[in-house]
Parts: sequence; C-alpha cells; structure tokens
Amino acid sequence: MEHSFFEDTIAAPATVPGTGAVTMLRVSGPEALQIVSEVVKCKSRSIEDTVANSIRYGIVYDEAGSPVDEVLVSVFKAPHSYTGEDSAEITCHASSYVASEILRLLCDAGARMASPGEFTRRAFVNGKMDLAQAEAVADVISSSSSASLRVAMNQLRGGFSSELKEIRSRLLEITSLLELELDFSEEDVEFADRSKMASLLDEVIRHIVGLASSFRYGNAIRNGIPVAIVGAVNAGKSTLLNALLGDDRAIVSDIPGTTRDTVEETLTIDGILFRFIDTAGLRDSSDTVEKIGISRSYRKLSEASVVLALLDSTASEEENGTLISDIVGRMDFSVQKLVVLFNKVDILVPNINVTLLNKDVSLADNNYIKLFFSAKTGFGVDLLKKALVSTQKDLSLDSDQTIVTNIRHYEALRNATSALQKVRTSLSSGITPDLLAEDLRDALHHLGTITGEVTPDEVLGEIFGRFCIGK
Ligand SMILES: Nc1nc2c(ncn2[C@@H]2O[C@H](COP(=O)(O)OP(=O)(O)OP(=O)(O)O)[C@@H](O)[C@H]2O)c(=O)[nH]1
Ligand SMILES: [Mg+2]
Repeated sequence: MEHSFFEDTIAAPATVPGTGAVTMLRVSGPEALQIVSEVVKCKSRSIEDTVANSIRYGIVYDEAGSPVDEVLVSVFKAPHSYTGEDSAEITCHASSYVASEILRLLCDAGARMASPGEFTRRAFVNGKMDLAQAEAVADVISSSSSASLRVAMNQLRGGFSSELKEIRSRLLEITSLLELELDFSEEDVEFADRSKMASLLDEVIRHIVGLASSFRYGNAIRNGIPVAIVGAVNAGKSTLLNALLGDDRAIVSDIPGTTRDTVEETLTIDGILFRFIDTAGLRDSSDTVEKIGISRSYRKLSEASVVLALLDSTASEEENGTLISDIVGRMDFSVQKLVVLFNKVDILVPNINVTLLNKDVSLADNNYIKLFFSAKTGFGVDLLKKALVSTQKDLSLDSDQTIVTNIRHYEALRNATSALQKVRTSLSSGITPDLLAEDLRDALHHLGTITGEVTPDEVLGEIFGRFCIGK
C-alpha cells in the first residue's frame, strides 16, 4: 500500500474493557477492511466496499454461525485515518467476552494484537504527526486540569512543532551562510557577516532558552503545582492537608512528630492542579528517622512553587519568628511564593470571626500572603484556596503560548542551547567555519530529536511503550 510502511494489520480494544456501555475495537493496516469484512457481515455491500468515513451496521458470527454481537463499524481509508492506513473501528457491547471473541475472530482472519502505542507509532511513521504531537496524544489522555489539557492540545495541534520548525530554519540559514564560506575556503575569503550571524544566533538562543525555562511551569501544570506545607511539629500541617482535600488522608495526632515521611495529594482548584505536600514538622531532633524526614521537608520546601508556612498562633512570637526566618532564608522569591497561615486561631480567640479578621488580606501580586486560619474548624480554607489561585495568576498563559511539559524535550532544548553557546563563543574567537558548522549541526540534531526526525529506535520504543494498548 502506497501510504504505509507496515505490512501487517493490527487490532486492539481502544476502550477500557468492562466499564461503560460499549467497547471500541480498532483495526489498522493494509488488510484492515478485508479482515473486518470477513468478521462483520452487513446486509448489502461489504465493509471492504464501503465508502470512506461512513458507519455500517453489521453482525459478527462465530465459526459455528451463531451471532456474537451486533456492531457498528466506522470505515476509514488511507491516508485519511488516525494511523494513515486503512482502518476500522468496531463498536460492540461492552462485554469483555464479546470483545475478546471479536478480537479472536479478527486475529483468525489475519490481524494480530497491537502492542502498546502501536497505532500512534504508525501515525508517526506514516507522517500523520511528528513525535512531539504523538507524545501530546498521551498527555491529552492523562490531562487532569484545564491548564494541562490546553498545553497538551496546543502541542497536539502542532504549536510546539511549528515553533521548532521556525528555529530550525533560522539555524539552517546560519549553516548555509557558513557552508557558502566553506565552499570558497581555498580563496581565503570571509563571506558570512559575523556580526549578523552573532545576532541571529543570540536571537535563536534566547528563543530556545525561553522554551526550556517554560518547563518549570509546564512540569507544574502537568504534575500539579507543588505546594509544600511546612512548619513546626504539631502546628496542624496534616490537619490542613486533610481540610483541603476534605478527606482523612494524613494521620493527625497531638503527638509532636506524627508525620515523618512526606504525604502528597493533588487537588484541582479553579481549573489549576495543585500538588500538596504535607511534611515532617521542623524541630531539632535526635531521632534518626525523624531527621531524615526533616531533611525531606527542607528539600520539598526548596522545590515547591508555593510554600505554606503554618504557624501555631498559640506559640510564642519568638518561636514563630525563628521558624519563619529559617523558612524564608531557604526560599528563592524569584520563583517561589509564600503564604503564612496563623493556625489555631480558634484557640487564641474563641468564637472569632475569621472572615472579618482576614478582611484586609490582599491577594494582590506580592510574594507574601498572611492569613488567620483554623485547619481544625476550616476557617479560612476558602480564602486560602483563593490565595493559592492568585499566586498562579501571573503564570496564567495565553492559550497559544508554547509550554514545555516533557522532560525529554527539555533536555533536548538544553543540549541544543549548549551546542549553540559553543558556536557563539567560537564565533567571537574567530574559529574556522568547519568547526562552527559542526556545532550547529549538533544543535540541529538535538532539536530534531524532539519532533522525531532523528530519534533512535530505542527511544521511540520507550516513548510508545508507555502508551496504553489500543492507542
Ligand atoms: N484547636 C485547633 N487544633 C488544631 C488545629 N489544627 C490542628 N490542630 C490540632 O493540633 C494537633 C496536631 O495536628 P497535626 O495536623 O497532626 O499537626 P502536624 O503539623 O501535622 O504535626 P507533625 O506531623 O507532628 O509535624 C492535633 O491534635 C490537631 O487536632 C486548629 O486549627 N485548631
Ligand atoms: Mg503531620
């Protein structure tokens, strides 16, 4: 077949068996329609003779001639299908027995079971999408917030890829300037305007560095914006986690040092996915295990995008002051935000109206938000949620901005940057064009691994192997 590189036909369920009303089985390959025609019998024309992009009703019979199920078949013809091959999607009743019977009949008729991600891999190999887009398919499937969906959709629709294409063509422009020079190297002339090249290069480097630096945010929206809950022992950190989740997730007790390991849980607030990390209380401890826990608390503190510092309002000002300076001293305010919660106000002032107490709280763009709070009664939880959303306000992206969410892409961008920086240094030190061209090619290579132009087979296998079967 003209459009495909594959000779065999694959089949697999594309829906989770056992749940829902129907199951969809996908068949793709040069013999897909022939095979489905054998298995699904229609009243008039066969599936094979059906026009593309239409849906047929048919009945599946087993070898003995008894009906297995009544199904609907969507017919696609190469190259206008997900994989770029002839394909069919059979919708049957969601009985795992029915599905496995139909799959068995399909395999008897010449198909074979698909391995994980094989349909998408075919779509990639057949040029229906590049590698970054194929990876976005998995991201769309696993997206759990509007932000992560938006980023994945942008990548799926080729936003990232077209940006890379632009970068690539600029680098090719520079490379061709250099190559022109190489062709005439005998004559010892310098064609390429070095300062023009340098400024072109600076622009490209800035662009790539910008993309790479979006990864911190991209990673956050994919896995949840990390919010570390830190504070002294017994301050109420685990109570706070439970209050936010509305669930008894972490153990709460009045014994200091209850939480030893970190406890993580995600929650979507206003379409933003947050990952809350309850940590071991900070104190001087001689207990080996607790000490390990506390060092983890500090690590989570420095890795978090938002630090929720929980103070016990009944503790002394001095104690709280020491704690806060310890926490603040470990933060980087250029990338981290701090929310200070004065917890247990219910003890401090019984019958207090916390809403009134917090009425002057400004959620404006400062790095520091202060709230009176009670994790136990839930006073202030709504305001805290608003505050958390407000900490992410300046990060809200316009919908077509490219955000890098994939560590593989991030590493490729980093590698491309360092190759280009080498070119940049060489440029000013007057190194010969052949060496410059080599580093440029290196940078182009790294960029090419993102979209899959030069991605080795093992890497492809690893990427598609993480997909589910039927995708
Ligand atoms: N009155 C009152 N008690 C609270 C509040 N928050 C937590 N507590 C109590 O304080 C004690 C400690 O709570 P935890 O949530 O376990 O405290 P923690 O900060 O996780 O403590 P460690 O895990 O030991 O570091 C428990 O008895 C809670 O019921 C609050 O807002 N008001
Ligand atoms: Mg705890």
